[in-house]
Amino acid sequence: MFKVKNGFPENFLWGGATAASQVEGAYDVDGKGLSTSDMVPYKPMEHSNDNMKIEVTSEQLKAYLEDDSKEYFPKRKGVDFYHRYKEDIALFAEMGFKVYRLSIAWPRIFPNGDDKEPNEAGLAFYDNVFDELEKYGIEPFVTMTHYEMPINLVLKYNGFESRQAIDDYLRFAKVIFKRYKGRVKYWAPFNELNMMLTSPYTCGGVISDVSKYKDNEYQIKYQATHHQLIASALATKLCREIMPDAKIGCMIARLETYAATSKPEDQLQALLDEQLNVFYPEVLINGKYPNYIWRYFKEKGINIEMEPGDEEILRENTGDFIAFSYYMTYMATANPEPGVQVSGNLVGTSQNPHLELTDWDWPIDPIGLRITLNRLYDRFKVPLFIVENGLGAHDKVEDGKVHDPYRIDYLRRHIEQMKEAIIDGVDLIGYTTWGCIDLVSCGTSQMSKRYGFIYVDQDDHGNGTLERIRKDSFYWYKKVIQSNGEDLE
Ligand code: BGP
Repeated sequence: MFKVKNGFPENFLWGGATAASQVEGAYDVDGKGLSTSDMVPYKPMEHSNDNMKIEVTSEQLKAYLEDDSKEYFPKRKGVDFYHRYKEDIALFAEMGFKVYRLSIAWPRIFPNGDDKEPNEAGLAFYDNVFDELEKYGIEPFVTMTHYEMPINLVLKYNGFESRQAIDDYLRFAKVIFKRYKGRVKYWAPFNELNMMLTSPYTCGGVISDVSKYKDNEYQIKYQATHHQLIASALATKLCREIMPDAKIGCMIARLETYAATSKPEDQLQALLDEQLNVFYPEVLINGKYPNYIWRYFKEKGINIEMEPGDEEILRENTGDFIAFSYYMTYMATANPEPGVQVSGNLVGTSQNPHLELTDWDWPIDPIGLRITLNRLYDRFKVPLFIVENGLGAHDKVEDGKVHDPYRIDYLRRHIEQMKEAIIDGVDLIGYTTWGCIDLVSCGTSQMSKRYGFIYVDQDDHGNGTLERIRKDSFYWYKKVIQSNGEDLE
């Protein structure tokens, strides 16, 4: 019989998360090739009316490659985790991390994406990182690629728009599975697959203006999506063949959406938005394209090019869990003039008057996390893992200290709701806060948008000593982990 839990299970995986392209730096060291992230210049954005798109055009890419652009590319520098990983992991261990979510930089392993042999220096780097994690008993959670495709594959065949990307990705997958077998238990094939719909360049290395489908942006996004879905399913198959004990699941950006009013038209819009959001786990966990998507495809003129056998691949290789990022909730309205807009995680929304906003105008909604956990679990009935959540804020160093009560308050309120969801019966297995050490923002390439428990002395232009400083939230999170989520004061 089901027993109601009192709180976090004993083996709950507390920790933090980063991505290679936002922390490592060393973008051209030890044979690493250029990635899509290395080609995103500094573009500060803080408020709702800022243009949040991080698309790169073919002309821009050409200029960046020829170094003609006079731009600064913060992700190339990261926070130098590549050379400081020992110090950083020691700090994670000091907080008591049980798990650390990191990603492997694909072009560190295959610099051009299509090289005959992998780059040994790149593979050795992650061996060293895993050695260090093992030393402290920290479990790695690996996102196989987090927004950084080898740029050569973009130039060669426009990234995941092409089916060829699946083969190159799987070669990379096979190499890392074989190499890190027995060392990594939790895997996710891609980061935030559904972000293809807002940023095909970031998510799939797709440049829209050279796409063969350039007259229909929906076709571009869903064709590239189909290729990533097949690549995910085949990576899942490969993972199970090579490491039957490992767990592999999908990772999505959770865009929990409320109807703006009780008007049936708004409720319907919320339903339709939700259908598009859960389309990705529908395919990757339930194993098939859901019925509702075909009408949408027809209305948008989308005609997915599939190969015989694709449906079977999707049906037979579904994921073990859903990992997701959660930062905020969204609003759905059928009104063509939706009112005041606020910004958000790669996609904006209309403002919910009941929610406060962060320094970057992202709505803060801890109860939305409980709602989302229940909704996902009711629908998919697989374990859930929150692999990103946190507050991007301006921090100040005063007398060598960083007082960040706002971050503690944000995290405390979200953790309280996670506990409620567990009592509701949700199978939540872990929580890795985003940017556990300050890093370069994905959306804005700013350093000043800080999420960490650990402050990094570097400004938006790459100036600073890179010294690491423990913030007040560092000591707070340590207590949270020590008490298994009971001591949130
Ligand atoms: C997610 C990405 C992360 C990330 C986070 C916060 O979409 O997976 O890479 O950085 O959002 O976004 P930002 O860095 O733009 O604040």
